[in-house]
Amino acid sequence: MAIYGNKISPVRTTCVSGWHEHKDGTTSPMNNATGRPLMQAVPTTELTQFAEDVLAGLSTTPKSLSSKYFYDDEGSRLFQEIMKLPEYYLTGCEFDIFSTQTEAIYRAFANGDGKFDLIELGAGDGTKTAVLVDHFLKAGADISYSPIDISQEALDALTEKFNAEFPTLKMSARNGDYFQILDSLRIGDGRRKVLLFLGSNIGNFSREQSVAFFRSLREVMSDDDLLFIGFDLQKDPHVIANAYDDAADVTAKFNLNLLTRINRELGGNFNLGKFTHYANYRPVEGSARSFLVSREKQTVRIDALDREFEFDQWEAVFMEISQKYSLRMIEELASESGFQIKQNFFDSRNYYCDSLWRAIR
Ligand code: AVJ
Repeated sequence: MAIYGNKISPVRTTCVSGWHEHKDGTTSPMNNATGRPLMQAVPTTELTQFAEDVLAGLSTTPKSLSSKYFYDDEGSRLFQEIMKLPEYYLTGCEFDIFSTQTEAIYRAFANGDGKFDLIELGAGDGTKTAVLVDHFLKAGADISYSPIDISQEALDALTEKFNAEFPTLKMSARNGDYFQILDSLRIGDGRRKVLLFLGSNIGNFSREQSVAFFRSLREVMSDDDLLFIGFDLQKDPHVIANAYDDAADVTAKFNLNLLTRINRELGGNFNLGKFTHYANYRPVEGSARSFLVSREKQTVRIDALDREFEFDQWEAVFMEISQKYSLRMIEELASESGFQIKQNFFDSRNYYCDSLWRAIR
């Protein structure tokens, strides 16, 4: 049972190795979903970092909350539901690319000898990657697969699935902060590494964050290694707007769930009925944004922060950015981060691009 201190520091003492305590005193790992964003704190500071970020976000104008906290158990479940929505085209596009261009992807990864190690950042349940792995193994490739995720629960499910489906595959699932893990992978064994960062997770990062992230990947990569990234492309603005404002209101629930998480983990008293989900897409910048808007003037208390927050009527809290890319933007990101595009793969509608990058020496 969480005990809410008056300040931020007491929260730290309630954090048991970063696992969230349930009301019955048991603990469970942070859950997440396939294709979740990855810029997470390391587990041991998760709760404190969460409290600090909520405090910072609600203390500034305009107010904001970070989308990286969407993925608790319920948030992960809701994201799985989002991926099945008719409006949410992204998952289907990447699946289309992986299922129809498997051989071309294999040739690009294999670089002649068919020997490489796949490392997936934020693997989630690995459903899409299984399509590739299946093909690579049937083609006689000498590969290993290392899914990395902050959620042990997701990794356990993935490992079970892959062990059953691919009994001969060399696998080493790793839980935790992937920058540390990447560092340990730096020790060159001479085998080519192919890093996977799929699902347009990069869309949650600002341009500056994206470049910083890719540069830090570049630093642990050898010259022969590759980076494969999923980018959602700019397209008919109506299609994009609908993807973040679905008819069944699952995306609204997904956003509002963060208020529930604050209520539960930080002793907040948000009344979800007093907020409404609003999403928009700006075609000039290529950015979809989502907000929770206060329906009335209200005060919300958060015990763990020992603070109350005022919301004006119709005041908006910025929740998430989902960037959509042009090919020029992808090229610029690559060159600014020390990479060169080796090959781009598109779905049949040109909605989405899986871009394969090679490090510039
Ligand atoms: C997991 C970051 C790719 O931005 O499209 C889905 C999350 N948010 N619907 C996205 C999300 C609202 C998703 N990513």
